[in-house]
Amino acid sequence: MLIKSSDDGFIHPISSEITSRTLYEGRRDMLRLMAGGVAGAALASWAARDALAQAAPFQRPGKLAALPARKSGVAGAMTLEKVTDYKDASTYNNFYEFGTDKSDPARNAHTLKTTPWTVEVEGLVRKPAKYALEDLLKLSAQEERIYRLRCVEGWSMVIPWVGYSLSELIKRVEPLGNARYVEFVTQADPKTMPFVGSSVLEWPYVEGLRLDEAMHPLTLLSFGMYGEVLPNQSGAPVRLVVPWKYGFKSGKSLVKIRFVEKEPRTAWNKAAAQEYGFYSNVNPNVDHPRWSQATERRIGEDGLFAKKRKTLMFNGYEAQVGQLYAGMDLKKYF
Ligand SMILES: Nc1nc2c(c(=O)[nH]1)N[C@H]1C(S)=C(S)[C@@H](COP(=O)(O)O)O[C@H]1N2
Ligand SMILES: [Mo]
Repeated sequence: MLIKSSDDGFIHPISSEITSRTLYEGRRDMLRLMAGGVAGAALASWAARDALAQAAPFQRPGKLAALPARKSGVAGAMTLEKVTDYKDASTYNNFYEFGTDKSDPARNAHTLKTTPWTVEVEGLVRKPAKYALEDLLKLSAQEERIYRLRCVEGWSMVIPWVGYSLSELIKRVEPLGNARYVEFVTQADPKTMPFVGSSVLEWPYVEGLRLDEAMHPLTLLSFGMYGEVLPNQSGAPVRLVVPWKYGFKSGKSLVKIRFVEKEPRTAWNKAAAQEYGFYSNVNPNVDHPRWSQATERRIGEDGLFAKKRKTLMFNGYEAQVGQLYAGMDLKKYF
């Protein structure tokens, strides 16, 4: 069986986040992707990425609107690790609304229409509100935070994000006593997002956090990266970044933030509950059922002989967030 590990470059499945269930059911999109064989698809994907990087139709720093920010004072928010090149961060993406290949979002997301944009805050709050993006941008001071982002597939990046703590917004809307979870609903417009309607996932892409996770100062509502507004492929005009969880918890192109009582079902959890739990905290000790999570490949260090890095508990944010999970069995609540 070729599909045995996630992200070592040789036996990479088309995308390891595509579920075994989806593969098993042999849906048509998948079959088409599979036509060249798994190894062929992996090679094609790398070739496509390299070709794209060289042809460079991506947006370079300086081409997008500047989004000035002060350096963050939030504990743990400014890793000193080497920042990933903008080119890599903006051409190696997961954004399934624009295709399942890492190079698809940079190629296809130009069709996303980010103005006008509204984010609705609703559900169990005293002050539900619809925020125009311009107002949301001004709600609190923009900060730069340099976070690691680790994908469940086994790659990671270090990105200077711009935004502010989601808690700033949450405090304004005043959650009610029975609000225990927050559901994040992202844009699902088949006219501008070519893969919405494909059977890979249920649309819209939905994610969720427990209220205390959403209130944690490291949970970032992000509008930009590298000192500029977000490029479309990175989740423009507003996304979440939850640095201690696997990348898929960080929903892109948010349109609704809903306060609820019960743990929400999320896109990846609906697709394969046994593979993607609600918590999805980065945890080197809990393997994905189809591959280990003990190590990771840092994008930019991905030569054939580059050493893998050891994955850190909570992606290295244990000092800041470990308390949120005191007493919980993290094998059960994965
Ligand atoms: N709406 C939406 N948000 C999404 C995704 C997606 O497919 N759709 N992919 C997730 C996954 S799997 C990861 S790893 C991160 C990747 O962010 P990046 O592509 O900007 O690095 O976005 C997350 N947010
Ligand atoms: Mo991911």
